[in-house]
Amino acid sequence: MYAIKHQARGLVSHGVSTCQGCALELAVRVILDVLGERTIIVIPPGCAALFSGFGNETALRIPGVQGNLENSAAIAAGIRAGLEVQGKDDITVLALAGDGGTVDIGLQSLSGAMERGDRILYICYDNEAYMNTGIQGSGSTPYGARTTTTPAGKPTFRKNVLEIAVAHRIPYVASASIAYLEDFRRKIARARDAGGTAYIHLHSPCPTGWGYDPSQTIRVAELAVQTLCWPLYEVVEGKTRITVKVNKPRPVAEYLQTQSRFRSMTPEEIDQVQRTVEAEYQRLLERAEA
Ligand SMILES: Cc1ncc(C[n+]2csc(CCOP(=O)(O)OP(=O)(O)O)c2C)c(N)n1
Ligand code: SF4
Ligand SMILES: [Mg+2]
Repeated sequence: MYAIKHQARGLVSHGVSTCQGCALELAVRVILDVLGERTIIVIPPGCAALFSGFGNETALRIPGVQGNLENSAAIAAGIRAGLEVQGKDDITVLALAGDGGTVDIGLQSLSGAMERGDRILYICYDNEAYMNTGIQGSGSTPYGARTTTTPAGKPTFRKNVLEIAVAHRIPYVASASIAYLEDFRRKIARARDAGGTAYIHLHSPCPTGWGYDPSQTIRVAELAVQTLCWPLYEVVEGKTRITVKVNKPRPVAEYLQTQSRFRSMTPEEIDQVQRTVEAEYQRLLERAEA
């Protein structure tokens, strides 16, 4: 357990307009609690823009820019360049983007920043679809999930952008889960201090788009980790470490059954997911041991 350090100063206002049970809201509070007020935030369109605010109002007490879906990393890199010219090196430049704004539409600009090594912290909150515009499928939507653009269940597996980030040889890459907050907080701090581009990919359950009761957000997130659907690891200077080991994984069906978006999956499709997550976890274990 930990105390929220900045609550008295309130970097995030109370009563933001995310849906009940939204993991993103908890994530924003935790991220800014770790980073503190010496942070500039870049937010593209998406549910995170609920924190940028409307008109003259914002939910955040830090400076920020609302950009486009394509260019969060480029804007963050530009802010960093400006700070460098001014000799200000104690400020964290944070890009907080959804999966659509990261794995699809913003991937090119993210890749450019990672290749240049711009000193930015990029956090993708992954609710596994374009939620803010009506639950359209993204490159991060998992196999079998129903969205408004995949009404019979997504026929392909998700992109693994964590591994795309690793392939750019940046100093810090990590997956994170809202159900493992101490792990998440430690990763945010490490990423902030990485000295180059740092990338965190947060699994961010969405009761509205995934079809579960809002009270179950943490349980759903925890089951994703415990069924190996969302392994928790970090890659520091190329070395992989699993940060939450799952010694006795639960069957993926337990996770899939918690959400109505998977309701049309056949037993054969569920088996295919089971085999895939096991094989991917095994590869991760081997890389970590090597
Ligand atoms: C280039 C472009 N295409 C489409 C849109 C419309 N749009 C605004 S928010 C959004 C959803 C973004 O999804 P994601 O990044 O996953 O964030 P989420 O809404 O899920 O939080 C879309 C498609 C846009 N703003 N720019
Ligand atoms: S649609 Fe999902 S991600 Fe967006 S605010 Fe609602 S619960 Fe959060
Ligand atoms: Mg999304």
